Amino acid sequence: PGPVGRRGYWRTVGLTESIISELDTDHHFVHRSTIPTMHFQDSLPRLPLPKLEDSVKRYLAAQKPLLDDDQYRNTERIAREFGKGVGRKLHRELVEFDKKNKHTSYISDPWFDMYLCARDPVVLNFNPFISLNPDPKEAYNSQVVRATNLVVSSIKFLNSLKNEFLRPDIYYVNPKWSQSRLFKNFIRLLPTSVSWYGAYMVNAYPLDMSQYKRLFNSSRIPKLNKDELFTDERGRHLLVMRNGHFYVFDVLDPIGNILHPSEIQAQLIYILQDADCLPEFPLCYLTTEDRNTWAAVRQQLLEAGNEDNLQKIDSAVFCLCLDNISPKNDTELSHCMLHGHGFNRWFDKSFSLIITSDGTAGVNFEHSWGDGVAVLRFVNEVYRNSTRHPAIVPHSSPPALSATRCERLEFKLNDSIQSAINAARMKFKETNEKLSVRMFEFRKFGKEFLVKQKLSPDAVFQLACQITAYRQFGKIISSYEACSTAAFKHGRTETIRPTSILTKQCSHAFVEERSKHSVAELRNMIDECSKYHRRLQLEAALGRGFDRHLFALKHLSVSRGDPMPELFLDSAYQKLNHIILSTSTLHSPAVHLGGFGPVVPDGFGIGYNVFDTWVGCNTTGYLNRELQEFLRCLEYSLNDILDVLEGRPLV
Ligand code: BUJ
Repeated sequence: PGPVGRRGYWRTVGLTESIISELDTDHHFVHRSTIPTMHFQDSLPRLPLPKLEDSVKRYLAAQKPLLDDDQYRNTERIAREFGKGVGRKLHRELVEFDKKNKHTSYISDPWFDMYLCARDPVVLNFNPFISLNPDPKEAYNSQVVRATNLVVSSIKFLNSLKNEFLRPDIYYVNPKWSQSRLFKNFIRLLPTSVSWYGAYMVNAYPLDMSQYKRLFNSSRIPKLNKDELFTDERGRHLLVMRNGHFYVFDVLDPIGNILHPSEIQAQLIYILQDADCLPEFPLCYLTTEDRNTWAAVRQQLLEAGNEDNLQKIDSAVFCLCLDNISPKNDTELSHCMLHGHGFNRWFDKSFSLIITSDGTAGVNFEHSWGDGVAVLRFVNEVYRNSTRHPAIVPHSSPPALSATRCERLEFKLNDSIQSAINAARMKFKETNEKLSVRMFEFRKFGKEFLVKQKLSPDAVFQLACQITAYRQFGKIISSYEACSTAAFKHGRTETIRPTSILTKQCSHAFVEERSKHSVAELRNMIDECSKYHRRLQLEAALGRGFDRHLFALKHLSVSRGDPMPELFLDSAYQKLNHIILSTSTLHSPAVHLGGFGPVVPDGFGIGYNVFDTWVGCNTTGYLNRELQEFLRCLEYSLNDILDVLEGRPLV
């Protein structure tokens, strides 16, 4: 029965309204928030545009450790001239533009452009992954049971979002407020134009929720020179990939009822049986191509009569990949989640839920539409919901199959498309073979110890990376830590530059002057690095970095067709943006692993977390030996830091 009929029936059997409401929530939503999902959007603060002098100052502070004195003087001159001349003009224009576009942020469009104009393949270069912990109840981890439960929870998330039942993301400085009914009821009554201020009064900070609109029913469409984002909220079907074959079936009815979980289970079992071998020309490889090549082949696909099928892929609620792989360890798991065999992923989909043969689950997501915060929230909710309120139990038998519900998409492929698929397959294989993935664990300390030492755990990890790189390469190298600016309307991310004069001095002392400094002096250096890193982190989260500001100025200059300002041609600017250490962290009880590829051929992608009692990271790189050496040196650096923190001199 539909929601009305179902509720009516429950009434006739004598259930109270509150029980009916609970039952309804359980069946169709992850929860029903008191505060509507988008309640804060109208009153979110705007991403501040830093003063140009501040950005120049911060830029130079980030450049200083990377340059020798002569190079620095030159870069300083160029930056100061920029600040007084062409930069100032561009900045004024950007301020004007920002004033006229109060509905968004100054970085939103340039950042979409950055992603959508990039021509490199999305796989490895952009799409990250987040893998989930197993269901704590062992028997729920079989492939079909896990897939069914996660699909149902994902659709409940979608329903919650569409009905504004999903709790808004709020960062509570004092988490007690997150439990307060009084607070929520008070906030709910505030008009949306001032609701943000209500939360602010108790030191709670609502986050931007605009990205969630592209979480479902969305796809990136390859186009010549600039891709497009496509969303069709009317889509009610799920896309399922198995052995390179495409299947779709409706998981929602027109009024939002979720297909009965045992029906979903039956469809998945049917698909597993039906897709027994690989197609001769697995179409998915095309989504691993560079974007212009893919755009041209997509056009051919359309012309060859595949429009309906492509439309079904693009508008599907999301993509479920039922993989034929059982990863033996975390390295294999990372390879599987980051790129897999290529034939069983549609990398353009806003996200794909991947379930391996042994029931391990993960999400690979296209990055242009949104950032880690939105995807992590989705992962957290579906993990929690699927483990606490599983839709099916193990060994439950699905109903007799109604195979008609499920459609297998057959494509018309001419010779030219077939050879494009073959070419994509070869390129994909070649690139993936070069990528190394390595896990790292350091078990001697973690967050608890560092907090007792009055140090920022994140700063200590970043400092360890700096010392490591200095030991390995004998110089300071450009580094990047991603930081969300979702506290602002249409905020995306800002860069934290973990390299500073302080980390340079400290690295130098730890590597080159091990016996020159007393333990107290070394300890003091660590303290100073930690304090400075905290400041950079706070500044970035408040939109007071320099990277996005300079990026937006450059974008403006390019879009006006102006000659490129000298600042952006400076080899030091290029070097600062050739990111060798690309890092990102997240923490959640739902997450087992996460990772992403390096952003330059000679760089490393480092997903890390400082856990309560240990430090872990998942690293990727095309230079296998260097990556291995990096992790060997990282262990050395962390041991050194521990020695100093425990009062032992470096030996
Ligand atoms: O900076 C940005 O604008 C977005 C960044 C881009 N980049 C990845 C290149 C830094 N995107 C993100 O930061 C999203 C990344 C999402 C994955 C994060 C992985 C974190 C892994 C944590 C767990 C590691 C535990 C290892 C245990 C052995």
